[in-house]
Amino acid sequence: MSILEFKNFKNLLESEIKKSSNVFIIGHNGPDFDSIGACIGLAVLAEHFHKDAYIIVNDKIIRMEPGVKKIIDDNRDQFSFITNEEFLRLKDSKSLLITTDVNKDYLVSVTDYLDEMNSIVIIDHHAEDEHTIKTNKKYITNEASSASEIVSWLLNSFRVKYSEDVANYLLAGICLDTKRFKQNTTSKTHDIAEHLIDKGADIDYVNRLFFEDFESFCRISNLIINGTIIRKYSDDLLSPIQVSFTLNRNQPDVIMAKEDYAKAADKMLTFKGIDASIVLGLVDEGCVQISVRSGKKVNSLKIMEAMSGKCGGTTQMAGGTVYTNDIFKVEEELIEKVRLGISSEEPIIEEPPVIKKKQIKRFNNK
Ligand SMILES: [Mn+2]
Repeated sequence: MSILEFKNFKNLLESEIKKSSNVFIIGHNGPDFDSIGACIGLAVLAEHFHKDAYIIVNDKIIRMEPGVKKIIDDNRDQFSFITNEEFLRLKDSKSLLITTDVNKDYLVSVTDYLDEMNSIVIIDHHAEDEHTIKTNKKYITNEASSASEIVSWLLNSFRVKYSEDVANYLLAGICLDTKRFKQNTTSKTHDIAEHLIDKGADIDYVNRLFFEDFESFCRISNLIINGTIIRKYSDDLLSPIQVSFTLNRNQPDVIMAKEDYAKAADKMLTFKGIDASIVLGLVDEGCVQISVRSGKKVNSLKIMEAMSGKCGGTTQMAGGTVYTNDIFKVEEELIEKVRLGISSEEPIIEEPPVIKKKQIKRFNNK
């Protein structure tokens, strides 16, 4: 995305907000720090243009990350968090819906009402596919680490004032999706983080959000220690690539939370020599969740896209669901499909390279 595209989008967003009667903001189901940070940032932006802003969080059924729940509960006076039912009551023919940290129709709680919306804007950093919500008003770029990073750019370039708390939530979003600046960052990510700290973000507060509880640490560590195998692959240039596969091999029918698998995949990628980590397990009867994490040599999304099931994500962080109870079969499929995510940046040379005359002369002289 060029600077021009960003400027054009900025103008479009401003006019869409100004034209609207009110603004609804929604992240993905099962909100994480990035999703909630970006939503809150956008609510600040909508209010900057004197519009009523509502953040839709319809997650009564889905287990919510305690840290995210705390942010929502701490901010009920500052921002309007609403359910799907309230959204249906409040929306009118001039309402604007902004989706952020999400672009797939099945990952938002208002899937059934998207067609009724007068205007939808998408602000996201995940790849698009055939399930991407139909709208031409979108800013989707994988050049940003996170939705929170894009929203921070927007707030800055509109010169919007925001509180220290909001700076914290945006920084938490960036920290989550970059594994605390260990991956997926550009100089722009660091610039914006510096800016958020200037605005009062407290790195200590953000760090504390990422403290894990001991029980969950034990659960995830057991899964990793007892269920991980490491396989060697080669890329086109024959440099070795190691991919870890983790699942509950002793009790494959044990159901765990989606976040546990994601955390296990995150953890596996922190070990030396692991280029990609894959964790799979049941989240429900007949429902296998897959989490893929990778460094630069492997494309997580390509692996997931080759699987038979729903998927989404970015090149370094992808996930999906396959509907079966046979987890070992899913693993077998993944072991094969990993090859599709591995390719060197150099093109494969199929014919012997043509040696130029000059070079031949030089060789002959030797
Ligand atoms: Mn995100």
